[in-house]
Amino acid sequence: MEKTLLLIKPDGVKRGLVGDVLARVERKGYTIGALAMVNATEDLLGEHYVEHREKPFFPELVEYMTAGPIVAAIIEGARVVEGIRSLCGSTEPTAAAPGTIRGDLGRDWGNGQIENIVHSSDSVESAEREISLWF
Ligand code: IDP
Ligand code: MG
Repeated sequence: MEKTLLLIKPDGVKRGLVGDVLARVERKGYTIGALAMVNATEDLLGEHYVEHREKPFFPELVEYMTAGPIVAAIIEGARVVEGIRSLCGSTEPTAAAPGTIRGDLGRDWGNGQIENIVHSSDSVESAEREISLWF
């Protein structure tokens, strides 16, 4: 069975959106295979965001992702990687389509960060790699 990693980022946890996000995943019909609350370290984030590690925004991203606990979930189902990416919506919450998690629940807070509530794996290979980091 295909698996993906879904993270509810610190802004989502702080704003009390864990239930809403997980309810959307369940209503869509996918299975929650594992759940954990994790405080990310810079080392973990460097591995997780390996493609962004050298980018200028990486220090801000670390600050954002270490601002509080993260809820990590393994979600299971046929074509779940694609399905959860679609449920999350595009990266910038202002532009993300209504109906998606980022489009419905996120906004720009004017602090220069892209606070977008969730992360989801972008391919089956990324999902396998990311799941092994967080679980
Ligand atoms: P994704 O989460 O939709 O896959 P990516 O481009 O892979 O988006 O970026 C990973 C995360 O890094 C984003 O979700 C966002 O939190 C953050 N991010 C991306 N681009 C920027 C930026 O230009 N400034 C600040 N943070 C960014
Ligand atoms: Mg990405």
